[in-house]
Order: sequence, then structure tokens, then C-alpha cells
Amino acid sequence: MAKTIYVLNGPNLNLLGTREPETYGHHSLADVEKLCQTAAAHYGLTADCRQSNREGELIEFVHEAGAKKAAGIIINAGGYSHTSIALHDALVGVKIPTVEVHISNIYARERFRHHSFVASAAFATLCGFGIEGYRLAISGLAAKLGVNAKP
Ligand code: CA2
Repeated sequence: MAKTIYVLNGPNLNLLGTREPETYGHHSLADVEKLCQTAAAHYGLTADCRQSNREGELIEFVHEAGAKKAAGIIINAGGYSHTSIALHDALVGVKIPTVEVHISNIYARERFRHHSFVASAAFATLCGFGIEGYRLAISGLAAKLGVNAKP
């Protein structure tokens, strides 16, 4: 059976494509999820995509990924990246290879976005590539897992 990776998106990312296009582009969350499913399939992986505006629900998704022994996690925790020790603890606890993604370049923005509690629970962080960052993250995760592209 295909290995599953979890793609988790946090608060407000359900609004992608509806406003702030200069920062987040014109694509919707549905576009991001489709991109992730296609990118995962390229490596014979299945992407299970979830979004929540609630910190606790995101933590439960991480626990579920752990319980189901997911092969990896791609996470854009949105604003919780900069605030949530609880999400950091959940990610550390499940010991699943994790890549953090941000659509925007958080280091070129306000200072309060420069620190991420998710970053130290992830083996890599990508930011500033727009939604292409998700594809790059899946490619990097596949390499980390030793999974090759399917012919
Ligand atoms: O750049 C990213 O991906 C962020 O994780 C997005 C978060 C922000 O708090 C982080 O600092 C960086 C915010 C997501 C808000 O998404 C919206 C998209 C369209 C319209 C409104 C909000």
C-alpha cells in the first residue's frame, strides 16, 4: 500500500486566493491540496491534506499522523508557527520527518514572523517560494525517505 504523508495547513489558509494576493498569490487551498496530491503521487506517496483554524485540532492531526505511522508531515502552521509550543511538542513527540512550509518569506516580513516554534521540530523549512514550496517540500521529504520518483 502507498505510504501516506500528512499535509497540514493552519489558521486562515482556507482563505488563500481570496485576499492579500500580493503576499500569498492567487491560488486557493484546493489548488495547494491538488498540487500536493500530484507531487506525492509522483513518488508513489499519498497526501492526506487537512486544514484547521484551531490549534488543538492541528495537534490532533499530528497525533493521528503518529498513530497511523505516516511517512512524513508537511506543515504550514500559519500564525501558530510563531506562537505554539504545544504544536512544537506534538511534532517532536511523534518523531515523523517533518518539513515546515511558508508561502511567504517570513524573514522579509515583520519581526514577529521571524521565529517559528515549528522550525526546530522539522528537519527543513522552506519559505518564500509561494505554493511551489509545497512541491519542493514533498520532493525534499521523498529524498529524506529514500523514495525515488516513479517511472
Ligand atoms: O507565509 C505563510 O505561509 C504563513 O504561514 C501564512 C500565515 C502567516 O501568519 C505566517 O506568518 C506566514 C497567514 C496565513 C493567512 O493566509 C491568508 C491567505 C489569504 C488571505 C488571508 C489570509
